[in-house]
Amino acid sequence: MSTAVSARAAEHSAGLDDPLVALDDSGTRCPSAVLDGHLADVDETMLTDLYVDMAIARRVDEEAFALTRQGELVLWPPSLGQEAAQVGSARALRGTDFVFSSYREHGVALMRGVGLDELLAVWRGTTQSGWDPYERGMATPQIIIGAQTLHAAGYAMGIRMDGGDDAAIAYFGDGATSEGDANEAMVFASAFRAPVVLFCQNNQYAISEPVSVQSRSPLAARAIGFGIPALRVDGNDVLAVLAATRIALQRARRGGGPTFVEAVTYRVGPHTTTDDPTRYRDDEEVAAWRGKDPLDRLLRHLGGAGAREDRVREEAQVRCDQVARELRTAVTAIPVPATDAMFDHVFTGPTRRLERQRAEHRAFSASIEGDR
Ligand SMILES: Cc1ncc(C[n+]2csc(CCOP(=O)(O)OP(=O)(O)O)c2C)c(N)n1
Ligand SMILES: [Mg+2]
Repeated sequence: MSTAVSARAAEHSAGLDDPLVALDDSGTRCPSAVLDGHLADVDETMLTDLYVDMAIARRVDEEAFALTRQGELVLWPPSLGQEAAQVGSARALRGTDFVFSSYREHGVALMRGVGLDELLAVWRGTTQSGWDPYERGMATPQIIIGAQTLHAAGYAMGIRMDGGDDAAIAYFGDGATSEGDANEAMVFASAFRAPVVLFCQNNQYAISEPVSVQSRSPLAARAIGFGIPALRVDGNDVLAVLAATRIALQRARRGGGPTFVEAVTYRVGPHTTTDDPTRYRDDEEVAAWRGKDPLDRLLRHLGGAGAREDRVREEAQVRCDQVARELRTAVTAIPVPATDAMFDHVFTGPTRRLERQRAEHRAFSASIEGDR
């Protein structure tokens, strides 16, 4: 690849020094030469819908967190604080696009129509795969850090070979950008001009490892070296995220290849429900990021634009309470599978070794039956 490719990528990049913003921390609309052309259809109804979607994503997260403490779920990776990054980007997609996510994109899954029982079954430990990817246009969560970027790049190469105008989007974290997989995905996406959005939620930490230890330059800047244009946005600003994702998708659909979007955000909660973040970060840092809360910011913007903030909040509250009730009912209704069902879907059919393991497992279960 020639240096001209990187020069072109740099030319189409924005926000590398200061993340692009449409709504500042106080909810004031800031003009943006890059983003505004992609926000022309935003009206009060759409802003309210985005607020309600983010509020529901937050409530589902809160409820799931509480359910781990009640022993109803085994583990949960919280998405608190990342609602704008997830809802804003997912709302830019169309149904026939395809999402490849990590384990934290609950807000994205909800926007794709994933059912509450489907979302939670994996975290209840009753299934290895919660939903039908083709029904939802979204693969089930990837736990291997960064692997889904390769899946997305490959899927997008397929779209291009088929001559379609859909796109794939890979959601991954700041930590994933340090993995070989994410870098290989950028090589393939760029070389094959794959219609893929590489959507990095930089939530500042890979478990306890701060992003400053992982990279001396903004993560988005790395993409340019691969010949991929990069957009770096305020990830707690739902409008900036929506617009940036729209720009990336438009480029993909028009044959312009991949775009790297870095949404600069913050993981307000722990890495998972088994993590204690007070051991590696201080309260002031968390408080500073809470001041940039994506929901508060949008609500203030709605208020400034003439909407009744209390009415919007009330509408969201009613919907959230309903979702919370549905969620609790759905979780306890998830069927408990037979223990040896875990051997059923390892390969398309049984193998001798698997059958031997199944038999050993049955014998072991029977041997401890009396101890239960
Ligand atoms: C290949 C691989 N290495 C290590 C891990 C263990 N691990 C789980 S989450 C995580 C941190 C990932 O951080 P980041 O990509 O920033 O995503 P975040 O959890 O912040 O959303 C690590 C190292 C893993 N799951 N897969
Ligand atoms: Mg991270």
